[in-house]
Amino acid sequence: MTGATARASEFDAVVVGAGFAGIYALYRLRAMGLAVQGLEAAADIGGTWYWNRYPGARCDVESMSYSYSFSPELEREWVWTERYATQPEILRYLHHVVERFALRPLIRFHARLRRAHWDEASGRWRLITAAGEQLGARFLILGTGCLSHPRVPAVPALESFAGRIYQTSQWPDEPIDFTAQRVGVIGTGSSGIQCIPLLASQAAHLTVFQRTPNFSVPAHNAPLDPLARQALMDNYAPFRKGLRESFTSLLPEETATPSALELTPAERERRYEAAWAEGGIKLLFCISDAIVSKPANDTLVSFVHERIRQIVKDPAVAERLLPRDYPLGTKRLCVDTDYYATFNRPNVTLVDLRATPILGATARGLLTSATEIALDSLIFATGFDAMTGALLAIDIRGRAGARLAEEWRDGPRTYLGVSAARFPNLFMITGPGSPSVLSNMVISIEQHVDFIAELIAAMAARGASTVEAQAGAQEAWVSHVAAVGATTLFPLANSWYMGSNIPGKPRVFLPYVGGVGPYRRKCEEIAAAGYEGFELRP
Ligand code: NA7
Repeated sequence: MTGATARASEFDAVVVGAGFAGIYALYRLRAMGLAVQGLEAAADIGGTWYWNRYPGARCDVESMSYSYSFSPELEREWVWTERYATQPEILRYLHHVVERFALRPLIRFHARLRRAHWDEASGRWRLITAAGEQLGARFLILGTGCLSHPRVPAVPALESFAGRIYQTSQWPDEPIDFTAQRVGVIGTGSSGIQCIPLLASQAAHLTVFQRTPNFSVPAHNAPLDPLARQALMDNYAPFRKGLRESFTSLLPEETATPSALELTPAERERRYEAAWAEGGIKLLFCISDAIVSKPANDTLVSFVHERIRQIVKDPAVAERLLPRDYPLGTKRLCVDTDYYATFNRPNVTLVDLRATPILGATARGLLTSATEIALDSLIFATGFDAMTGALLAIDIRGRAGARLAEEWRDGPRTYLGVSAARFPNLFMITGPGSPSVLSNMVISIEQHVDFIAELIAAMAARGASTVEAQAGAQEAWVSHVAAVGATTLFPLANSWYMGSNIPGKPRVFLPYVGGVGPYRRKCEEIAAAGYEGFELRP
């Protein structure tokens, strides 16, 4: 490298990703005095909230819970406007954080990490980006996101389609006007369910291509009440503490929720009705056994079926929208605004792909086994290779050339979802085997980054140069994650939690469902015991 274009290439730590995880990791590691470099594939910061800018994109965790807690000043000065923040508002928040803490100069954009090989001789990671830039670092910290590796199914002859093609997870930066267009959406997960009502209100006609119906609950979104918001902002610390220590970290914990089966049908109905009226994911947590007891879950399923039948006027359409073959909550429960009611609009058609599958694209649109459907625009809302996709997209090799993709061939193997045996000084933020996608991501991200930072500090204190999971501790953790998962209903669904949305991906329950608070305590105990299960080498 020469003169003006020379950029430093050797660092104490490289942080990959500039979403919530990477941003906080940069902040925390820089504060420890480390020379730290961020790498971000996108043109700007934001991670999930950079890419997923489709109409209607919102967080399904309430805005007062979905923000950083590491800086009381930041907490005081940022004022959320709605119960559920929109993608633009969350992105503005992240920009504010990055500017406020002067983190931007630490981040290299358009820098997708392609290769990370551990060099035993120097005790450093050797990194290469897609553009061929080379870097070296003692620590490699992957904040690459749990839902960041998009998946678009192969539609035969898609290249022959003469209209426009969009993907919710790679949405263009400029507004798109669908007025007077015939629009098709493939996919009815959270992304589809959020954008469908808005597209329907704009397009001349919207065709929804549904393979599996999803359970969705009303958001009842609204502007935040200024007084209630201020009261909460004045008491952020205990509120945050409560969330961190709770089982889900998503909602303030109720002291004692009853088993659905202990309630009379009338009591259940009242409870479910109240949760539905309150809106959001409360419905899943208003009983104690929704996710562990099939008979209990069945009562929720019947309740939501009834609601869908009440909202959707055409009984045949309503029947097609009823999820029947998996328990509620075992595919991510969606939170919507007017999703089911959208199917009452005269300009919306629901195509059931189980009955009439897509055969392929034509110049005019999509051909199903029943008919050709003419479209001007086709939108894929088809999800992600969750939790492992972004990690395995990097060619990661650890000690003696051990390949992460090979080690994880039958499913991810981590210790606490943060470290992997044979991959020294490599840390995953909210990796597989941690609560991650079953939790409030910001809370889990802060916990992992703090854990990693404290571990790095402990290494310095002990004079250790490398740290990694011990193989035995890792195996025990992998078994524990699987055993806890097996006590739930999650394995009954074909979901991205199980890896089953990706052809050929091993069917393994990916997150840790033992509870956010209990997981945090476990991590604290491990740290207090001198990082039990980690191998620190001089
Ligand atoms: P999801 O939840 O994985 O949803 C993807 C949707 O796309 C789902 O309805 C899929 O049906 C459908 N899909 C996928 N492949 C196909 C094909 N080949 N044909 C038809 N339909 C298909 O992704 P989202 O982006 O909506 O949400 C992901 C998470 O991001 C969400 O949970 C939030 O946490 C944020 P399937 O169910 O597989 O039959």
